[in-house]
Amino acid sequence: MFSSSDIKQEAEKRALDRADQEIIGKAIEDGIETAWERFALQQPQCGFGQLGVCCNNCAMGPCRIDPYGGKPSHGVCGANVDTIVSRNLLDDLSVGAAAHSDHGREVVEVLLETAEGKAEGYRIYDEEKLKRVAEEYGIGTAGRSKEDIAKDLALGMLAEFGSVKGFIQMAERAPDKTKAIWTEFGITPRGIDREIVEAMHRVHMGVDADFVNILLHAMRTALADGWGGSMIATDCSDILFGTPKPLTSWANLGTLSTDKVNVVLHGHNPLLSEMIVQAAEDPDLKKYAIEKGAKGINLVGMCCTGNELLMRSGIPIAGNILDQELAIATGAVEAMVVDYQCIFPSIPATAGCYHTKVVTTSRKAKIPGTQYMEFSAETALSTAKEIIRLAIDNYPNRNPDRVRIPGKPMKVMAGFSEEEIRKALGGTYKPLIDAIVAGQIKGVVGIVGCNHPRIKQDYGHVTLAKELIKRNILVVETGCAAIACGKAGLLLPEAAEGAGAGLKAVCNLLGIPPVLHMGSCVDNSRILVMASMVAKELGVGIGDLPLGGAAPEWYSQKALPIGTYFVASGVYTVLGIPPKIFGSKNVLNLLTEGLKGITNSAFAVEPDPVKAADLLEEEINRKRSALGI
Ligand code: XCC
Ligand code: SF4
Repeated sequence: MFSSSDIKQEAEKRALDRADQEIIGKAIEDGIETAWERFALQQPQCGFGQLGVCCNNCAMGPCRIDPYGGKPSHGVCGANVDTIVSRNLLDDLSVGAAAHSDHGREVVEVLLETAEGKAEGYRIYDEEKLKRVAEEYGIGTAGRSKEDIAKDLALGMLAEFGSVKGFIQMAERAPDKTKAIWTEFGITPRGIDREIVEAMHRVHMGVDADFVNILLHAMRTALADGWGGSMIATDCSDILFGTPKPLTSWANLGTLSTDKVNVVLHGHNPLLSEMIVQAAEDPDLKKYAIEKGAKGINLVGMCCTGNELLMRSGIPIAGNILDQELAIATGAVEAMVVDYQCIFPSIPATAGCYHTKVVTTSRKAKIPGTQYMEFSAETALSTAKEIIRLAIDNYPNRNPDRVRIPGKPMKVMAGFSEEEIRKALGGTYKPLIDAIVAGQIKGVVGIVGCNHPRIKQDYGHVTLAKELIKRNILVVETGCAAIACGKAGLLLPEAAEGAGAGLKAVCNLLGIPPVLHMGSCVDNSRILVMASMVAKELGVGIGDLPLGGAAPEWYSQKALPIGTYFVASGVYTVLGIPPKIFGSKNVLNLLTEGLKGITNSAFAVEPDPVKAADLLEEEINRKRSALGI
């Protein structure tokens, strides 16, 4: 497909990071098909689909509306373009909310099994956080064993999924002013599953046809994710595996080892991968790796499972979503172990070109052509050991002639949980508020989300982060955005050199990077908690704070509830990839303008990251003047 002189150019077009470019080149030389090739083969993509004007909800369809106002203007059932566009959005958003929240549920279930002594290898790690969260749930802690408390807490959290009590305890963490807005517009989430099921009900043919009503429910469903399912995932993972603390590690494909058994841990849920981290410490397995000719076992993370492991255990992170095929194309991966979400179904085919074994582990996410080793809490550590053994057994099959591991990994600092940021500031957000009032820091922007083959990998994240810190705006990150900035060297205290004078001084004083890695995508809940604490300290709502959000390269349905719970909580959010709503002017206007009158925030769509920085800075300035600072 490419002449060798074109390869370098093509690699530079696809990705920002040098290590990624090198392996993109190798993948092309090896004739490996990746998401970039498949994306090209899909062009041009369906214009109706992109505008959101195609409905395939029932068997009378598919129906599509003429986006230029001609005929057909209605589906067979009579749904108009506003109904179809808003309903498609609610549908996609609910899928994303379900993914985060079902992940959260599994963590709670393992917390329960741990409390009951049924989970192999787990323990209650962060007793202090357990007690703190239990108290929020009104669970007595004095004189009780941590197992008893954990059992009550797990049951209390499982109850959040249905709707027995009609509100979500964790959403009580929001400031009063923000909660009052939710009450006024009827979007206070009542239960996690409840909102998602109701969303599914509403998208059925002949139920909700009012786009305003549909979008309000989209906000409620998103809030149930952010302040419910995702927050539960974060807090329960902290209780089981520890609340992250600042640490240093490494990022990019150069974290793979030339002479150790490489195991890539990919997906979202830390339940099994944390056990694999434990298993890799097993002296017998270490010895076994040496017997097989390797120098040891090298675990690296990918996507959000990788972020979870990086944040808590300092496991190096090999890359973000578009790196999954590239990692295999290094020829150096003995096993890629996946749980769920963001796993390309193509990876067994990629692995088939090398010696890599792909191990699927979740009943919910089987992929043909992989080795399936079922994860369950009762046997987690034993399964983890078996997986490591399988990887070691595969080491002699590595063909050194086909291995290329790029350059040097980049050093990163991660582990900025809300608790640790507060601790670094001396226990309260007062110093941060003072710096914001003084104008040393103008505001804070969360850059989150994925990579998308339409945008040069990491370019959107890195360019936006650099622009913002230059303007004295502190950046907090999660997900693939954080990994992008890790590869680019922005997660280091030295990166403050690129920041404006005010932000640079604060970073130097505290010894922190100007871009803080706050975790995986469910850990956007940490950003919500931080915003909530700052707002409470000032006696305002989240919508009054000089904050912003951005998802420059998002692709996932999960990014929709994230963006929407940011906006519904009062955080103006800029998307770099247009959502599929441009077919309806009414839907577009409500989301980009109309919401301002409700939550004092809205969505914007801006593919150019420099212009996105302008928009975010403008919004931050607007909120600053409204606060009189
Ligand atoms: Fe997936 Fe979370 Fe997106 Fe990355 S950022 S591509 S969702 S791994 Ni969450
Ligand atoms: Fe067509 Fe209406 Fe069925 Fe959608 S729900 S496919 S618009 S008939």
